[in-house]
Amino acid sequence: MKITTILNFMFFFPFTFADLNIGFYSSTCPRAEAIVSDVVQRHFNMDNSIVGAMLRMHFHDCFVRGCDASILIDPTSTRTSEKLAGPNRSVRGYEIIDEAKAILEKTCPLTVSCADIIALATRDAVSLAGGIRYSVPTGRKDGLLSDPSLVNLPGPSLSVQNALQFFTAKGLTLQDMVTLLGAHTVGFAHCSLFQERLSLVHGKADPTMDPKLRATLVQICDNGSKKSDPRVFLDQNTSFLFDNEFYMEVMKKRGVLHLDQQLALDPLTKDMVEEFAANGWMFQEKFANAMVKLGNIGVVLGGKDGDVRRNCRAFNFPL
Ligand code: HEM
Ligand SMILES: *[C@@H]1O[C@H](CO)[C@@H](O)[C@H](O)[C@H]1NC(C)=O
Ligand SMILES: *[C@@H]1O[C@H](CO)[C@@H](O)[C@H](O)[C@H]1NC(C)=O
Ligand SMILES: CC(=O)N[C@H]1CO[C@H](CO)[C@@H](O)[C@@H]1O
Repeated sequence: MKITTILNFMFFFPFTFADLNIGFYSSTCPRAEAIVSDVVQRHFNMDNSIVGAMLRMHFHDCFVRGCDASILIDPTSTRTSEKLAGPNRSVRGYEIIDEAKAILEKTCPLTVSCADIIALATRDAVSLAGGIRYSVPTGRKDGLLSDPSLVNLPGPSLSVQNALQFFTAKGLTLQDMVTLLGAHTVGFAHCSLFQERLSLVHGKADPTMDPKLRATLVQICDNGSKKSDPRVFLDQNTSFLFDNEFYMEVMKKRGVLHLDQQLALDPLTKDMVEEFAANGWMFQEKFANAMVKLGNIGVVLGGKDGDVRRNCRAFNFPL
């Protein structure tokens, strides 16, 4: 099964993508992919929610300047970083990247970029959760800039049409967007990001939400304490499986985020949602393809715009 999966994938998609290459490290650091995958496996064994963490980190990294690991830079006393921007605050899983990087620096110093580690770790996490195992083109360099004012990510209350503008600006299509949002088949959302749909204040609940789901979410979110902001599963049924259940849930009015629910209702995307709900294998193949496209956004291939960081959280030559 696994082998036919990989063969199928290579048959349908070109072996190289733009200027990245599958197996970029095969001579310079032959164990690179195995090292990343061991670290991811170890973390997954302790906490299978890391799948959501890796997917969201990869998305946020690629959607700001390009897949250049700018999201990993820690702020210093003299410089801010993307991590301080609002939407990025709840990105998690940085310790997984640090751990892989530490081993890679011992094995092959200054060779494997942090941007590639994020892309590889995301692939490994998806396959551990039952998703397709796809080949990841590598060869990205790490960027030299991390600026919170550049962070401009789509919000969960947008319409399909408005969310699409963020994707087309990055060269992705409507189908890529619907496919990539299938990543919401794993992971959590904080109540504050869909609170308006429950209308705990004004009393008028969102009619596009299944009342049973609303009751469940109200119980978790309206917990008497204004200070706490609990999290709920984005896919309320198979919350830890990387499958096509997300599409089935939104067809049953059981999407948690406004935008997720809109995918099943908007005439632009409704048919794709129905296709993915009906055909899990087709979703997985399209997802692999869309992830390769996501991972190719604005990559830095070398020159004066990037290098391989020694420590993913800091530039090699801080200004
Ligand atoms: C229009 C596009 C998107 C919007 C508006 C959106 C919105 C959100 C929001 C609001 C959350 C909850 C964050 C929190 O409460 O901490 C979330 C979580 C998540 N998103 Fe998205 N997202 C989008 C696209 C994507 C894409 C393209 C991917 C990956 C391919 C992705 C993967 C995830 C994952 C896995 C989580 C769960 C994170 C966790 O468990 O920590 N999202 N998203
Ligand atoms: C409710 O709030 C308390 C205190 O902030 C928190 O510890 C608890 O986990 C919350 N309960 C739920 C179900 O989220
Ligand atoms: C949950 O998902 C499984 C597998 O897709 C499905 O068979 C089942 O009907 C779903 N349950 C609910 C309550 O939607
Ligand atoms: C979930 C989360 O951390 N949300 C935060 C996103 O950023 C805004 C603006 O900085 C905060 O107010 C939210 O709490």
